[in-house]
Amino acid sequence: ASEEVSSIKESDEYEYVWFPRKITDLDNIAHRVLILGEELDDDSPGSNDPEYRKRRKMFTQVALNYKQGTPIPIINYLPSEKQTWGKVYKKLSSLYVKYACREFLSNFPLLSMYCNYNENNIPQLEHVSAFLKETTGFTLRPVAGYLSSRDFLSGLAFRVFNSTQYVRHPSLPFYTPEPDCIHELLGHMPLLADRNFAAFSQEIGLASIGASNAEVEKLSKLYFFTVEFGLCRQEGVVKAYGAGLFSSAEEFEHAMTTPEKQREFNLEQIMDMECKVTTFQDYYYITESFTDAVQQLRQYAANIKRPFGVRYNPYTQSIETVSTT
Ligand code: NLE
Ligand code: FE2
Repeated sequence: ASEEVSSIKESDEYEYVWFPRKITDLDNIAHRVLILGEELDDDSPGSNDPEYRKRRKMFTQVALNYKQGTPIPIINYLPSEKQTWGKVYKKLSSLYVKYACREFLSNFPLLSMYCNYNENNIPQLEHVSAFLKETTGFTLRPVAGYLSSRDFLSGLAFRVFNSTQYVRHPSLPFYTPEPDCIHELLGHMPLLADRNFAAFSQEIGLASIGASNAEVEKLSKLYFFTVEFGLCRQEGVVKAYGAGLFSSAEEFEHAMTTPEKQREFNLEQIMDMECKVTTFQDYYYITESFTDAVQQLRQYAANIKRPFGVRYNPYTQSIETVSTT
């Protein structure tokens, strides 16, 4: 037996990694999060504000108790939270008109119409989830904070988007290191309502299933420099489609008005870049379209080594593995 083992070259070995097979398995990853004041110790004003920390604990509980398929609890947002939302909403709205891609601009009014997006109201995840379900089949589940890349991407394989529900600290309205519901609602939701973009998101998710840690890290970089901070060219003009730009007035304005930081999309370069969540990115990458990004992803995903193929079965809401030999 030892001879057999040693004859297997290291690069041929496949180390099995756990992954969710049924949509309800997503309940098993919900507790693996970085939580402010516990695992996530930073010196942001949020961690030093006891009232804010207490409020965040409530959101953590909602997320940890959530069970797949049940309604997402409706939050009674505080006046101070609504004020932060309003301030950010107003400032970003003026930037969207100038810099957002056309898919974002065409979906945003639908969110106002069907999910009550407006300056004075923080939309409820439950309502947005119902809207997305009808448009692209995506649904949301509340999450307490940052998930690992592997866990986050695996949700996308089921067209499930893990979304935070708390509001950023009032002292950080225009740039915050942690994703909050302003980031999710203004940044991610408009594009999750786009068919092509939804398909791209699920495809990255499926590519991550059963992949090695090194490959998952690469996929998460690809996700980061497209879904979070991506730029695209429309009618010859550079526009934004990244959620991290759509939710941060400061970084958005910076990325769009600093052409020397805009680069043509280059997969290899992106794989060597660092994903920055406490400062602006070094570069923002321009793809021609989402289809272009999908193609780049497919090219990369085709080389991921795993002894089976994966596909999503929407009837049973499960991931099926298929033999590739
Ligand atoms: N920096 C973003 C914002 O301020 O909305 C949130 C983090 C996105 C990964
Ligand atoms: Fe995000």
